[in-house]
Amino acid sequence: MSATTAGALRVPLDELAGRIRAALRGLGLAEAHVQAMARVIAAGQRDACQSHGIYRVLTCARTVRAGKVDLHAEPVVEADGSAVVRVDARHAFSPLAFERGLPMLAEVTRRHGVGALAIRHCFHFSALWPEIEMITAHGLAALAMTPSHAWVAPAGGHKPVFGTNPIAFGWPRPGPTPLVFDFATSAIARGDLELHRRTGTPLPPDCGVDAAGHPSTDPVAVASGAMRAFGGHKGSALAMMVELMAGALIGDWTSRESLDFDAGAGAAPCHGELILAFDPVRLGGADSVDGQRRAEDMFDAITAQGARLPSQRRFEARERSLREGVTVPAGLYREMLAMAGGVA
Ligand code: NDP
Ligand code: PYC
Repeated sequence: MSATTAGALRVPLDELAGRIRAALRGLGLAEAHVQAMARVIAAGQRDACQSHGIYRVLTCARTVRAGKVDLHAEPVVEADGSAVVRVDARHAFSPLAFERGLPMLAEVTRRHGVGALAIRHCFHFSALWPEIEMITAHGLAALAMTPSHAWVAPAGGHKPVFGTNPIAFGWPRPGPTPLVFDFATSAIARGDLELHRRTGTPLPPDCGVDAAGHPSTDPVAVASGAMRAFGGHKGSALAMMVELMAGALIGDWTSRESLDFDAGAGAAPCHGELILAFDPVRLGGADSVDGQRRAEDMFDAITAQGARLPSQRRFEARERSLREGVTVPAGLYREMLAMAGGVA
């Protein structure tokens, strides 16, 4: 571990992952959950996703203290020969449920050309791109979405109805990294709002309103008022779609029900997730190789003009982390070490 700029440390990835696992073990989680959760949290910090890196260990601790998450439940995978795979997470955290469902999702997608993984009854705290990258590693395209807690007002309103409802997409590419985008349908992710609240810094403009419905950049005021969807009515419609597709459609809760269930505990949201996978070989047939080439031509047309592809920043951060160690905020790191009984 070494100091970098003020307030940041650089930690080798293996050491960071070990510290995360130790902190999660300290919460009493079963080892299979520890391993799956640590993989997504370490990946988040490695890729410089501050809202979904080691900060999530604190979210998980709050969730465990709230007493509703099952620390040991083994997910139950159900497949009936169709293109649908269902996983009941049994009120445990979601990463293990995803990992348990993934092999069957890949198999049904190869068999049918498309596949759906419906995860239900999970506590969800993570970014979606780690899951998307695990699917593109099978040579499949993927789309994932999940509700959260009702923090976001519909366009034209000022009372929360939707969650921050991320949508993530992945496209397999030749070479080591796929094309991935992954974003909250809110103007800012709740995790970023919470980081602003921790540091006492204002939000960017247009992220939310206070309890009286007035625009505000105060993270505390917006947390007790409502966040906004990104892009006005368009982001609002996408957020609504996520509630329907990854909530009502798969027989699980919407963000409103998740927040009611939370009852002020401040735990991670509890609901479902929908993940769709597509096999380019089955869908494109003999033209799938040509399709891949034309996709690459399009990516070239983007980057040739100086624009960047989504995830490029993340992949660059990943390379830097692997080369030089992962940059971690010192205060958060010390809090996490303290949870594991370690010293900074
Ligand atoms: P960002 O706004 O940081 O990034 C959104 C996407 O756009 C990323 O793929 C990013 O790539 C890409 N991007 C950003 N700037 C550019 C640019 N100039 N040109 C091209 N692409 C660009 O994401 P959010 O803050 O909205 O979300 C952060 C994370 O929070 C997500 O991973 C999401 O899954 C997670 N989240 C999870 C929730 C849950 O309920 N589990 C709820 C809400 C959010 P890059 O990363 O390379 O910058
Ligand atoms: O950042 O909005 C968010 C979020 C919600 C649940 C996990 N992350």
